[in-house]
Amino acid sequence: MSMRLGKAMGFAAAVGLGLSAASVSAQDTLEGIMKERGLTQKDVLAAAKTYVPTGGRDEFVAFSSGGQSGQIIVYGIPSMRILKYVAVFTPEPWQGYGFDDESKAVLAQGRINGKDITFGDTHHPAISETNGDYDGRYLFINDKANPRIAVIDLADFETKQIVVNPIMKSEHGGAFVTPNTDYVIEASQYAAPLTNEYVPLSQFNEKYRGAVTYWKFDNAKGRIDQSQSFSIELPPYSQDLSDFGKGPSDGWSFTNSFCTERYVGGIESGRPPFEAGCSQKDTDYMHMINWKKAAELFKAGKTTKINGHDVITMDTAIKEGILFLVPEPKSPHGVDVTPDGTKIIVAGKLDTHASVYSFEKLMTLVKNKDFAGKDPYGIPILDLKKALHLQLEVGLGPLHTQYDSKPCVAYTSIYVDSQVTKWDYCEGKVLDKISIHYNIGHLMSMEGDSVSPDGKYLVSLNKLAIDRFNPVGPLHPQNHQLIDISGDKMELLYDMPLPLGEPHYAVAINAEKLKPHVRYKVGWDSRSDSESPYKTRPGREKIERKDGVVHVYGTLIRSHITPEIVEVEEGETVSFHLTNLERAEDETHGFAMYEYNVNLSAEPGKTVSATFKADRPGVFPYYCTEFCSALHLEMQGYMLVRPKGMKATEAKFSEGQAYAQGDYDKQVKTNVDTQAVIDSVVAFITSRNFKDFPPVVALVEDATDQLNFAADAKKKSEDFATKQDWQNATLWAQQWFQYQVKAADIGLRAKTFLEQNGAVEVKQ
Ligand code: K7E
Ligand code: CUA
Repeated sequence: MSMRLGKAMGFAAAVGLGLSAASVSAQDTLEGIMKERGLTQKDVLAAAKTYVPTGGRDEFVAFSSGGQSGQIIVYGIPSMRILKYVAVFTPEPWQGYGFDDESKAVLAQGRINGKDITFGDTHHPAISETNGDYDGRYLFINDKANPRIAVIDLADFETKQIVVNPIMKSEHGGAFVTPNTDYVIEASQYAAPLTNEYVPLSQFNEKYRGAVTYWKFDNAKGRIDQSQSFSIELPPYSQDLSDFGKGPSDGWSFTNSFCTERYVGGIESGRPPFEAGCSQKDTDYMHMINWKKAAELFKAGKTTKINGHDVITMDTAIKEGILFLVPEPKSPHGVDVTPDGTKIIVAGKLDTHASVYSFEKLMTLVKNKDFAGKDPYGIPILDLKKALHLQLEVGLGPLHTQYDSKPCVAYTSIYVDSQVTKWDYCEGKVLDKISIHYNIGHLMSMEGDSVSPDGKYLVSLNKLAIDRFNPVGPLHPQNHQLIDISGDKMELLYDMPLPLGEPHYAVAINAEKLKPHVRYKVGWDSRSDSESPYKTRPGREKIERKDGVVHVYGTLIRSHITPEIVEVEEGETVSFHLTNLERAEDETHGFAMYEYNVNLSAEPGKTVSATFKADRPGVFPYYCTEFCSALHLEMQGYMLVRPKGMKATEAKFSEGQAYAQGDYDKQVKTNVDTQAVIDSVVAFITSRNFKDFPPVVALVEDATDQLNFAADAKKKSEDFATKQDWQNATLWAQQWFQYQVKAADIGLRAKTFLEQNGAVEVKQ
């Protein structure tokens, strides 16, 4: 053995073996990884409980408010992987929301007194219910800053409607739904005149008002029917969270309040601030409203019109016996009806107790007119002690309560103590406490607002993250902490940073209840949920001048935009209408153009429009923004704006390359070889039980489409070849090849899927 070789071997042994020993312990064994990363057994258990392997799905899907981002954040549980941001009150470019004409029309529904509002302070999402159980059809969310409610259809996770509250100037207690989603509730927060006029604060007690609105939801249409919606006038207390009764309490709604002191502030003139003036009394009031009877009063016309909206006045509500006040200690926040509807839990921010009210006791007091007094507006007040089932010390600053699948078990968020308290609300016992980081607001159990909560997990929606994540500047992400509640002791599993607004509340549904579409019917206007008048079929693309507007009826399909060249005259209004012709899953095309703030997203089947004035002569390239195929970069075009008065010249194209017969023959040979590969893939797929695999069936459909396009291009190229037009013959032969490549790509994906998922051979 030569010296050199011996040295080399020694080197290999020293370094190589050493390395491989290290790599076995550090990368290939659980113990090694735990040691290297400093993980405890508890950490590894938590990881195993939350990890979803590649390709796997989460058991629950959560919809979190995006706070002042005006959006909704969708994530999976237990993996806490973010799946989507649903644009609601705020323009969102990726989805084209607020950029295409169709979604601009939705945002325009949310205008207030002629003003565009391009954000929302979203707080409480609510999932539609059937018989008190989440049904996965619709989602609602409120806007605190500009009282509005949005309707999101979970068939495509898109915002369909925004309704503006006609009388409120601020709100908070929404959105919550009745057990069959007949109504969506919205309660005001900061009192203001219900009209839009100026009223000095000296008339606060007389002219400022709160209110609660019952929005009628038309379940067949999937839209709120404003003409069938009504409100009830309330005192100028700061109304807060609301909830609907269920089971025995169905027909009633409950709305908290704080600042029943009716303090109006004035720190600038030396008066104590709101925070002092609004927390003087030991109790505030829960409003208890018989909404079913209120709906009858509305139908009977016992309302007053304010800003064109039907309002049941306080006097009518008192006279008809549909409105009562129940004292609640002190500066309360959350009000949560138990899954069985027999109890209502309220927690006061400045109290250490959770108060459990008995609905039966409340009804007895109402029936016997056993009132403890009246408020300054004449509303009957029930006796706190007589209405209580029990009170329990749960911690300092209790806010919100959620329910477990186990009977009588509740979880209350404890803001000041930064804890979650698990307790028994039937017996009044604390069962467990867990610390969170830091300052919890809402909390969410799986299907926790329904009549049958699923338990299993709890998410703590924390107000502060402080030191939990890598620092990213003074503005920290929010922190959603996942807690395992399947056992007796709560176990903290995971911290998820959420870098979008302050998510106040979230709701989670069993993922199996969600069955969203993968594509639209071709030519669909997803915002109005109807066929678009601008739907364009392949081969029917056209440019039409009508009523002073240049309408471009275009299509998008891998990988070209038709038309590719659009010429208009300076000063013309241009309206692009683009239909995505794809049937394939996840083949979205985008459309962006220079200078005109044009940015569209067309999911398979969708038709979207962008209208603007071509106000200066120039050249404006446009292109697809989604990397949709190997030739995505070539998915491009030009809008040319001629100076005013200039005549349209016939387009003369200067091309980069002139082709001869040799080029044509070469391309055709490539295509014939490619076809052989495709045929072998097709043979593989059709020899297997591919029809048992829906994703493969969809891929096969897509590949078949591409092969039909290929056949069409092949025919065109052959026609040009007969005419010896080698330029066009070669270009079409290249296009034929492009379709083949797409078909082959899709076919290979299908083949891989079949191989990985145990497809078996079948007899032909
Ligand atoms: Cu922040 Cu429900 Cu609006 Cu409590 S709310 S925390
Ligand atoms: Cu379509 Cu890129």
